[in-house]
Amino acid sequence: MANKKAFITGISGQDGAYLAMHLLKKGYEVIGGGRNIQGDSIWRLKELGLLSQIKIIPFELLDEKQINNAIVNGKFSEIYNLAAKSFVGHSYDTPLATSNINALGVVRILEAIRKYSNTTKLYQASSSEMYGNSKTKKKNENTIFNPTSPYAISKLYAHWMIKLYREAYDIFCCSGILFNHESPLRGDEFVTKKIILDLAKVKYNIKKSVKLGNIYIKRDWGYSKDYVEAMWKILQQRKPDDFVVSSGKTLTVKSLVNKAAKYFGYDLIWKGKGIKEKAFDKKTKKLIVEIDEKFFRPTEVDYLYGDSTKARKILKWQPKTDVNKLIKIMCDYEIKKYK
Ligand code: G4F
Repeated sequence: MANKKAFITGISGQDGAYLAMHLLKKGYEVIGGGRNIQGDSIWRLKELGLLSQIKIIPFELLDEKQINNAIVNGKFSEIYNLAAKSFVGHSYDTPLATSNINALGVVRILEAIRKYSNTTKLYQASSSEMYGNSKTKKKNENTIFNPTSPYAISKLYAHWMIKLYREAYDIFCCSGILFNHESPLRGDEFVTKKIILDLAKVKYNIKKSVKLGNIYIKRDWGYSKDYVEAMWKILQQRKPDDFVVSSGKTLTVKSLVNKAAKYFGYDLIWKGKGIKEKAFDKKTKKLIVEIDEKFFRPTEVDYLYGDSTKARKILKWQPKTDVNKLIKIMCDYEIKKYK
């Protein structure tokens, strides 16, 4: 494995940090790209103790010249494009930036590879959001996409470009269609982290209640640390291809709240309907969860459930951490922090 050189865009994010750790263990030289590579933004790399083992360069998906220079000078064997505007909720407020970064940013990378470095392999972070409200129950690589947010549409554009560059120019580029994947390193605004972080704050009297939007949507949640292994495996195949990466279980936000609340010693009973619905602790009658309209999205993906049979068969990949174990890992992390 000596001399393999990987470039990870978005290295300071949850997946970037876990992937850097994974590749370092495999003996790669790891270079990371980031927009803001100082101070707080690199806390995940610090937390995993990786800073001294990687090199970070400024990298911006809007900047064609910077991308070309990085790819010409880097002579990377593999590029993992994890940089994106990744919060679906914000994409409604920033459709132009979302499209420019998530969609055109990928074409900038593909063009740089095609012109200057056509043996470099590229992994693109595609998303289960691209399925939107597709009618198919379990989604696989052949399911028809029906995106329902600026974020999902931008990711689908990039997804099709990856396929085009593979077929038209013989570039080794692949998409991993990842379903939701979480960890203690998740950003605070994503629902799993928000629930667990805010439950800790309620428990230790820093916050009055957990405020949420639509708690009846279903997601297929897995562990980011497991999923980065699939990203790497995707680029180790003989032929480039796209793969669904999912846990194969789906549950509502509400049941995730119920499960997480137990770790904080709460047994929730729910009362009321719609935006008046609230959850109280059965024993103490303390208010724990409220619904707040401001966390509803203009359009919603109601149900996501992945079928990762192809990844399990061809990549020999399977998740090691189910949703219950994941919740425990995330709760333990916050409890340790706040205690
Ligand atoms: O945690 P979320 O913000 O993740 P979402 O929108 O599913 O997207 C994540 O997973 C995708 C893969 O499928 C990635 F591509 C994407 O980049 C990101 O990582 O929200 C999950 C669900 C949504 O349906 C949302 O409406 O939870 C619902 N929800 C209910 N209350 C909430 C809240 N989401 C957030 N963030 N905050 C709430 O208060």
